[in-house]
Amino acid sequence: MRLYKILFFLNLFLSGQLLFAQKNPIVRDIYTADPSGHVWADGRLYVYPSHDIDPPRGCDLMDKYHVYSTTDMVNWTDHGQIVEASDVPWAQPLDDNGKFMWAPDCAYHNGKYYFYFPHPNKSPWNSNWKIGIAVSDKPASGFRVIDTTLVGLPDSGEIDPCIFTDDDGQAYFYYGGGGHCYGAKLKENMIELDGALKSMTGLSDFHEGTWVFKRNGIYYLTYADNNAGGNQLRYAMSSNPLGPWSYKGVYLSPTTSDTSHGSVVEYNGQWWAFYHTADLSGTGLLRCICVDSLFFNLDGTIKMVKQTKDQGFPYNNIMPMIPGTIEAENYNQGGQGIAYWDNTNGNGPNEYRRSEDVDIARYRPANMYYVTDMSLGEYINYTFEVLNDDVYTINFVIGTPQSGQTQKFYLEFDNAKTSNPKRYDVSYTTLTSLGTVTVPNIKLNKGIHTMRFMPQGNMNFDKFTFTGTTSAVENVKISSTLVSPNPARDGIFSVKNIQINALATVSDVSGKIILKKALNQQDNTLDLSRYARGIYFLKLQTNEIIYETKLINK
Ligand code: FUB
Repeated sequence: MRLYKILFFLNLFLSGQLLFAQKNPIVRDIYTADPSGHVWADGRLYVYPSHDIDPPRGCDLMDKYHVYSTTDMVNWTDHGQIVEASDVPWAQPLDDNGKFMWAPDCAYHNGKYYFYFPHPNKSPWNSNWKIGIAVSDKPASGFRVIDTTLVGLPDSGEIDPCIFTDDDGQAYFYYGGGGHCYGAKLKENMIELDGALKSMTGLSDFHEGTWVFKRNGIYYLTYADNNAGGNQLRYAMSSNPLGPWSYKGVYLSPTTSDTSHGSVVEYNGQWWAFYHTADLSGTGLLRCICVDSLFFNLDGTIKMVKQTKDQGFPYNNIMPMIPGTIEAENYNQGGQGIAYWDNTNGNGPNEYRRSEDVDIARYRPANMYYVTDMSLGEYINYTFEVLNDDVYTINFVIGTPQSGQTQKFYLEFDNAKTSNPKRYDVSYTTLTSLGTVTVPNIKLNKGIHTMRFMPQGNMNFDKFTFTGTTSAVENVKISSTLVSPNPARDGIFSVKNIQINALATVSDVSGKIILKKALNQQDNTLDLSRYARGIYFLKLQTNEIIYETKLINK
């Protein structure tokens, strides 16, 4: 057992906290749904979900909200129960004794945390929803339900409260259900609407599950639709927190649950999509919360979220682009059993990603990191974004260190199992001249995919390159005049003629990405002044074309 694992279990023992290795679903000991994610001033990301109780009875037995938090998206702390139906002073017995503690949200204002939850206060439950509020001075404990419900709302069928706080500190309240979505400002006291509810216009096929967030000055409203094959998550954008909204599309396909409900939050520079599935129970009424990376296009629209289930997410959350090259050592993050399986047969500490199990060594003469010491039963996952529908050829730079032997690997895409997958032969080569194994005819559609690499024996694996049959050649242009000055003595490069937004990715000679930046006409500089002198590689991605060039940092 490696040292970090011992420390992990020691920490678990000493802190007495329940930690979950990240694996979608992220909570596995109770059923949870409707996750609302928030980052508070203590630097933790908190999630406030609802709680499905087993055995399910419609959605009516939901009760006993728990709170979860993380600092690394990998280990989750269950802070325990914060509020239950029997704490609600204005609740009345309902005809069918349901608990009906549905999708909640939480807000912070002036030193206090406000937990909002929908609950019907009389029968029939489906037309008498109120929004209850519990208040605490801590984010995950000490909540007390106040005597009044949110002031200014009618008795109605509207559920799923959402509170968005703008940069100026003004809080907004949203809720909705059954085709209607409303919003209004909240007063300073956070328990009263400041003005009449306004209908949120411009949404398409709104059902429930409102969530509002802001990015680069633009407001986003996300929600679940009525899609018959399982609800999807859709979104709209606006320059105003109360709309009118401009509908943009679907960002999460149906999950294994027939309902859908999500939230979107930025944490440590990466955006995340929370949602729920029924993967744990197999029944849509006993749900489980999940999280995956969320990415934006250069125009601010949202890319479809890949539901990774147990496959992990891109290393350092930098999504590799295909056509292109992925270094073997930049396999997914997420740990053993999720992003990879390693039989821990290495001969010493890794030279890169030191705390992880996958064996990585460095071949110094070529300044090359490579994955090594592989054995039967292992796998490594790579998630990437394919820019064009195409039939791809993948060239693996790889060799087995066992003289006179041939080893094999096979591949799996997007968890699709086949009973007799094609195996590819890997011959003996030294590290100085690793061989190339070509895998043709891989049909991939535009979007995010995960490839699982499965060795059948020991190999040294450096990298792999996807080349498209039709699109790659005209889509990648090598341009030596793209940047000036080049060489740059002060490490500051300007990218010429940027007409529209473009995404710049700079890697060092080992293939490690050191900088990722969106460039536009106002800001077209790349600052490498704090990096060592030498050669770097720039990939500039516009909507249609990828430009590549060398950068010389003098
Ligand atoms: O969880 C109960 C209800 O189902 C929520 O309030 C809706 O958003 C849907 O997820």
